[in-house]
Amino acid sequence: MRWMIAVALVGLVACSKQSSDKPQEPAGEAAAPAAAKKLVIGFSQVGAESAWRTAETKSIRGEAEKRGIDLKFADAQGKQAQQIQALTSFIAQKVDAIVLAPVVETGWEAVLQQAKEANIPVILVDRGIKVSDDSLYTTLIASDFVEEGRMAGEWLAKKVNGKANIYELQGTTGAAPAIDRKKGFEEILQKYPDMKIIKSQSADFTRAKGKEVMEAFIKSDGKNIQAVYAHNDDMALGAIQALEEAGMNPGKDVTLISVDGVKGAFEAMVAGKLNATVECNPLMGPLVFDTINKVRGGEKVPKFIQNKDQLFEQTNAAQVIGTREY
Ligand code: GZL
Repeated sequence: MRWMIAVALVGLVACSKQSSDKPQEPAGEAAAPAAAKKLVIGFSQVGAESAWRTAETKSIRGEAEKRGIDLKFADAQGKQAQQIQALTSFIAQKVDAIVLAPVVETGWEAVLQQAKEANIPVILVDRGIKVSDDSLYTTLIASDFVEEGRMAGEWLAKKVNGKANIYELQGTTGAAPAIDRKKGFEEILQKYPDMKIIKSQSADFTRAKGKEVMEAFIKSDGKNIQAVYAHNDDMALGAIQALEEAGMNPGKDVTLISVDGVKGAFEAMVAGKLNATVECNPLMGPLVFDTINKVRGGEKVPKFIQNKDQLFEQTNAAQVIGTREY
């Protein structure tokens, strides 16, 4: 028993000896590890116009919360002036980085110049911009909308054997996805002279306007409508509603293809009312903050980080609907 006490005493002396080897901190002043400074990021979001947009917001806000990032979120209700106001405020707050989903392509030079002078990196998400000096933003994380338009065009050409009167529901006027999805689709149509866009109008990426514009198309052109190309699922779902209310048969008499790949589109495909959708993945949260970490760590990142897209149609919709995250 005595030997055990002796061993314990030797141990105690050894520990205290070791600790006495170290420079003694004055009692009570042991330096707590410096709390890592919380990252402060400004996020200017277009709005909440579609299910896709809501999914993107949820992904970015959710990831920021998971990472303990202080995310200043500003919803612009679709107005560029409100986005510019938000960016100006983020710059005044000296945020560590800005995430911008630009509602339209142009009109960003002045405010991005201020961010550059304040040495605040700007990460564009989901939509590109047109600027004379591309050093005004660090990178764009987005899908290739021209390719999405091509995928939609090629799929439709096969579906209608290269012949259809097409009615197009465009996204927000001036927005990169609206401009480029149209561009890619029309590029493919050049190969199919019997595939004609008879009417094309913006429905602003919303379901309500998609229904409204389709009602007008039906009123003027009725049975002449053989196919609909919608720049997003929300407008396609509005068009389906209008076609059904007019006693027409969306997905059968009228072929519909759209873009986004939101849950509602899969439900419509399973119900046989939508024929296909090109996925445009909105779940960018992890990639956005990984990219910001790289930039802050001094790593060079590519000017364009492309999200890969995939086309889904009725034949595989039922198999994958249960796996969809948005
Ligand atoms: C695409 C995104 C588009 C979606 C629409 O990256 O900007 O805006 O396709 C959304 O649903 O409104």
